[in-house]
Amino acid sequence: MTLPAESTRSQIDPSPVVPADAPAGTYVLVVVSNRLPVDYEEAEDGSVNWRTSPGGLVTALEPLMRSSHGAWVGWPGVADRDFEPFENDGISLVPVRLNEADIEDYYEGFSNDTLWPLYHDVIAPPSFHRETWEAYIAVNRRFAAAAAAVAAPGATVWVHDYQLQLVPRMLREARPDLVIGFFNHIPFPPYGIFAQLPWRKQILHGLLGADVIGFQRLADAGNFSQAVRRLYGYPTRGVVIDVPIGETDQGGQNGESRRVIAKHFPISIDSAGYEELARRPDIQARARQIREDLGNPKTLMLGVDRLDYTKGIGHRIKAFGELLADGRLSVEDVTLVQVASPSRERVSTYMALRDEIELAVGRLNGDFSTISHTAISYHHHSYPREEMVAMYLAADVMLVTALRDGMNLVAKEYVAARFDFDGVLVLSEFAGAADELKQAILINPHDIDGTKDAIVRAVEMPKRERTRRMRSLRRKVAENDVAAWSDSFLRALTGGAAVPAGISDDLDLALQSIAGAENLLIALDFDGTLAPHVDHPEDARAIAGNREAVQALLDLPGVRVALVSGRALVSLQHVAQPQSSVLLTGSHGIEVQLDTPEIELNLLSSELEQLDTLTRVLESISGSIAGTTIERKPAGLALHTRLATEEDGERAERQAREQLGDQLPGLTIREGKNVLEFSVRSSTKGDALEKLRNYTGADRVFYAGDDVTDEDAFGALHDDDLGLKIGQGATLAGYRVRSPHEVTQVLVRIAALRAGQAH
Ligand code: GDG
Repeated sequence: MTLPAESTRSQIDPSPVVPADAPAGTYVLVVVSNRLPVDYEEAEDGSVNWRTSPGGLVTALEPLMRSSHGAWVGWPGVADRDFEPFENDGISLVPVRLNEADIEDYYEGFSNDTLWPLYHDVIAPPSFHRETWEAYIAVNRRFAAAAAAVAAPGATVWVHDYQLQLVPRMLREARPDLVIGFFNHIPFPPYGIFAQLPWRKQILHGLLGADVIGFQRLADAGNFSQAVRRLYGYPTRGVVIDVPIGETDQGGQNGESRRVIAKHFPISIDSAGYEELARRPDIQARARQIREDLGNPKTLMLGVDRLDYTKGIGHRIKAFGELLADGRLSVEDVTLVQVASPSRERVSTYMALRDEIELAVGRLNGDFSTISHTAISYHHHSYPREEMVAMYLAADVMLVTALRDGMNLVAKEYVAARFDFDGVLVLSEFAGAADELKQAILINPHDIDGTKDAIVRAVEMPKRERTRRMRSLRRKVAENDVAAWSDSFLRALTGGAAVPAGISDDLDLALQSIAGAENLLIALDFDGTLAPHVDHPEDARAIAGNREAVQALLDLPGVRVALVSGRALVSLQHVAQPQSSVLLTGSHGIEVQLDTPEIELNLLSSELEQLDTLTRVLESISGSIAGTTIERKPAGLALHTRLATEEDGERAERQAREQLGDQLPGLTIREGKNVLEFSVRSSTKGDALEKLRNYTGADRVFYAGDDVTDEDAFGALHDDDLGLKIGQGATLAGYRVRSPHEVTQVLVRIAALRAGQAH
């Protein structure tokens, strides 16, 4: 069967991923990754042993997997063999079978010879083969089926990495009850590069089956959203993408959409674990031994990478070789230890790379090494983690020169190991880690002269500067360890966990911090946040005590309070009756009233023209079809059909859609029961918050809200701000309380803290 060139279908096999009558599994948390976190060992007597392969991901998820009845689905690393699910170190492992042909086509082929180079800025040319794409679909389907079979009703499934991008959609189609997350460990390329992929739409479609799609860098998430806009035209606002629910999504109807969050969650390491190893006396002794064995060079430089063309090993060797040739470094003083751990050895590009690197190392050593001093000590092996940490401790300068890298954990591991606050990290700006590790010496590895200067600077850096930089780097890595990473991802994904009563200790700490802002903006949703939801919107009132809490905040210097509502401002004023100095935004930011007696609606002249056209079209339709009426809204109009016959109502809506679709294609349309709303401006609470931030000049923002529309505002918060979600449901907010009553407690607490801090 041939697929249409831009087909969105991600399944060649039309049968369901799981049979309709299959019983649901029992695991409430399921992690899916290409490889299981274990290695297979067969003893001489034929007995089988599984050894945990300790990666950051396992360390991060282990406690959670144990406490929450979790399962891990993945390939156990042995081809052509079926293994029953088994338990290892308290984690349930569910093996997925891969045959030799799958490994060749799905893993070495499509994953590592197509997606890997494409996603890494086409540093190596990607190959595009229809057979490997088909293998990719088939294997993704196998992983999806395995996960669907073990997941309990309503379970959370977290899918990892570029090998499994179709799994989220396949899972959603098979099991609409699941909460699905996806994390991409490698970069997501700019549109101009991604667009080369013949199956670009299928990949996006596959990913958009997830509820939350996590990336390493802000730029990766931006590239993804842009690709979705360009190839599907779905509206994206900040981190939120509105994905229409298609006919394949069970329970969906035309016009409905799902919210998908695409956001960066930079991964990290078990930093305490690395520090613990580094503090072990035997490992420190080993570090001294390594230096001694190398002839105690003045400066030991280190590179640790999988032998991969993205890591810039060749660029590093070239820079080092030129420094030796220029006489700026001497082999008597400086040795470079390069660990290049074996990787993807059956892929031809990797074979060629190995030859190229080893030729360069051999040449350089031939040119510069002496009998007593080796320029590059090169190792094509894997080492135990203890040995790696000893090398980190031994190295004065760590070289991370990746040409493109999702994050680069080696950079973070080096920092975590340096509890002595010494050592210099030279870090490529093309590694995700550069977004956080700004106190490293940042380089562009393509610029060989710049890289050489950076290496010399690192070698010569005075102790005081080394300590200052390392202190700041260590703070970053310790604060954002891998546990914080998985917490924040899972919090964004599930959020549905029961919300504890009152103000949690975590929240209180965050309130203490935000209360110290110079200029603080307290921005609050109204319905569901200050006022309980009621049946008739006009009856909504803020709960008792709330007005006093807001007044206490208004009385403090450097604090502004704002209401951010989806209601039209007249309605908001009516129900909230705010104090006159409260700033108001309504209609999701279209209307504002900022210290003025009048409501402002700053429509652009082009928008006013659109509003005219819109009015003309709808008036003419409503004038000719009985029972239809129009209602004027701040930046649009609503066509009501409640009083018309069903047939007339449908006709009116159809005509409106058709005529306006032709004349005003950019119009925002919202569909309600017997009403179609058209608006010339699409605005969100995120836009409202931006306006308020600019107007007040606030350095920090507290935002509280309960609704999905508040997610746009949470998405617009900065790192130092505080988002508070009221109630359950997926959210980008960092904190939660249960009800409007607790919001009042929180406001009282902020006022008290700030008043206290002022003394
Ligand atoms: C992908 C993304 C992203 C290496 N050699 C040995 C060894 N290692 C360990 C390192 C580190 C890990 O392997 C490599 O992680 P990186 O992050 O540096 O790079 P990738 O393998 O390309 O990982 C990357 C990562 O996923 C996580 O999201 O950061 O950007 O490409 O932990 O220490 N460990 C041992 N012996 C070795 O010889 N024990």
